Amino acid sequence: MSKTTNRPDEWKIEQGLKGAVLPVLDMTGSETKELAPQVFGELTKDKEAIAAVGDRDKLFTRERKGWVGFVEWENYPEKKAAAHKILTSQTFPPNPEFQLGPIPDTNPVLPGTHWKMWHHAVGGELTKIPDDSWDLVLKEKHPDMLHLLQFPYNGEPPKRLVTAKEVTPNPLHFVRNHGGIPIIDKEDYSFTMDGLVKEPRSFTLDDLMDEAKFPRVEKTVTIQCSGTRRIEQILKYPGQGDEVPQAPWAEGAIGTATYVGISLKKVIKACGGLVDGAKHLEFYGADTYFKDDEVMNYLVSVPWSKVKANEVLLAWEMNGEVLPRIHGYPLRLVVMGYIGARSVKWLYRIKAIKNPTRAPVQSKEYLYFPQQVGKHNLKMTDGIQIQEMPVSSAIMSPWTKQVVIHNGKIRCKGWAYSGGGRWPERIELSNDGGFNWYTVPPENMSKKRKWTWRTYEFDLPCDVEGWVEIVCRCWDNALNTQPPDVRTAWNWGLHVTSSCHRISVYSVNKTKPLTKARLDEFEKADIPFGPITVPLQFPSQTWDEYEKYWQEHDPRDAADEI
Ligand SMILES: Nc1nc2c(c(=O)[nH]1)N[C@H]1C(S)=C(S)[C@@H](COP(=O)(O)O)O[C@H]1N2
Ligand SMILES: [Mo]
Repeated sequence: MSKTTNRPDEWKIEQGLKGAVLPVLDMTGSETKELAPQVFGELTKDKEAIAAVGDRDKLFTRERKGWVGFVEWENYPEKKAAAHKILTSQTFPPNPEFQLGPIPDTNPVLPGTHWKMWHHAVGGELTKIPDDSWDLVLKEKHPDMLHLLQFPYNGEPPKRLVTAKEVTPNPLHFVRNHGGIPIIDKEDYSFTMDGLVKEPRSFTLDDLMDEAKFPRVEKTVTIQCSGTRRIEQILKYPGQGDEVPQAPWAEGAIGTATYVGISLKKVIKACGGLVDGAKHLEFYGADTYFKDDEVMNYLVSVPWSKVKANEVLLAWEMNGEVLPRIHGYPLRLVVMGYIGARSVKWLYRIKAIKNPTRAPVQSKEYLYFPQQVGKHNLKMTDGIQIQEMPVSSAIMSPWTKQVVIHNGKIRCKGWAYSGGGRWPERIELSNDGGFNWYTVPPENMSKKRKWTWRTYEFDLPCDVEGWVEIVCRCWDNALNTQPPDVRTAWNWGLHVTSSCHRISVYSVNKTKPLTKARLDEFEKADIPFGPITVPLQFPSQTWDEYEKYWQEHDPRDAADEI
């Protein structure tokens, strides 16, 4: 026998459990060829080229007194070019592959290796940001947060805490960052309003808090990231991404808080209004974002019509507390009913412009592609710019693969939300994969509000035993509902997982006399019931019972009568 040519992990590879190392098959010729996947060579660094860029501490220095971690990029093309030179004069290790392989068992789940390295490579004011940001996570967030990405920080509460309260406590509100957290002193804070406004000027927090000029607004608003429930798409098919777009969000990238601030419309009015032709407002965040070896501030825009409707707030208070640093202190935007990406944190500038911003967060990301467009033919313009989230919902309890012992009803909990100022009107649950639906009574749903989710609790009738598929769906007030399963709305950017949420639980119905007797046996023998896969430790039928059955029934095989 000759030696095997198989790899030790051959079986795994053949079963698609290690997709990243699978060769691509080229079937364009008469013979099928195997094309090896990319391999990453030695890391390189052109030290001379980097040194020639100049003193990084001077080039990328703190922009303003009292603004730790803030570098202004947008007004300085030469600064951007210097950072680009540094980033392109070296190579970085590949991203950890988890979409085509196992997700680490750690918390933080993913470290954000690239992002830390990029910050350190550019240096200057960015050097300390990864460490400072993590310190703030530990200070401001709940100890039970699930840290999907350590840096830039992306974290969500565990399922049991997502809907524990109708208004999310600040330490448990999810966080989605594209960069580090700037540490800004309130005393040194102001933002500028410029571009196509009649009288450009800047505002301090005291200016905004002057109630004689700006009426105070208090609003309870749900912010949802368009990556919510992305893990369901990842587990179906891998898609686009480096570590940030890929953050494997579950159902917790959504949170509800009561914000206090003022309507942005009034601030524009205080600048004499817009100049003719201005149709959009561009918002600048003080954090630094990296995209394709370029550095920039976090920029997005929102149409004027949205601002004019008083649906865009400048907020400094969250749930009765000063806005936490991780959520944008001293001042953030809250755009009601739009994806979270538009609610800019650490706001330092607003610019009135003619067209939607061309900044990458708006033009290259948060795009909803058609299913047949993926890696090789993807054009930015193929994607719908995600703005209002469609209606969606989720089951927070029980969890998929869980065994549930019940008295004919399975206790379910979760949330439902719809973007654009629509609200959950009806929530339904199915125990049979979505054929038959039970309506959650309105009294089991939290308060109906224009800009928030509704949490729910419901005892779902379930007679049958064994694996059952529990499904949740919501109808909003415009009678929109959710696609039936994740495959129907899978997309390359892994955004907007709004399909019906499906979980499989193993139903054990104690109202059935046999089941009750069996569970009593487990209890008497002091044997835990789970896991479900372990063989029964005592017989479920005696040999006497077995013999009796065959005496009373036809034999196994039909008689072959001649
Ligand atoms: N300056 C800045 N603002 C930002 C982001 C960011 O990375 N930088 N992330 C956005 C995204 S994608 C979301 S979903 C929300 C999340 O808000 P939260 O972290 O307060 O929950 O913030 C938005 N505002
Ligand atoms: Mo987001």
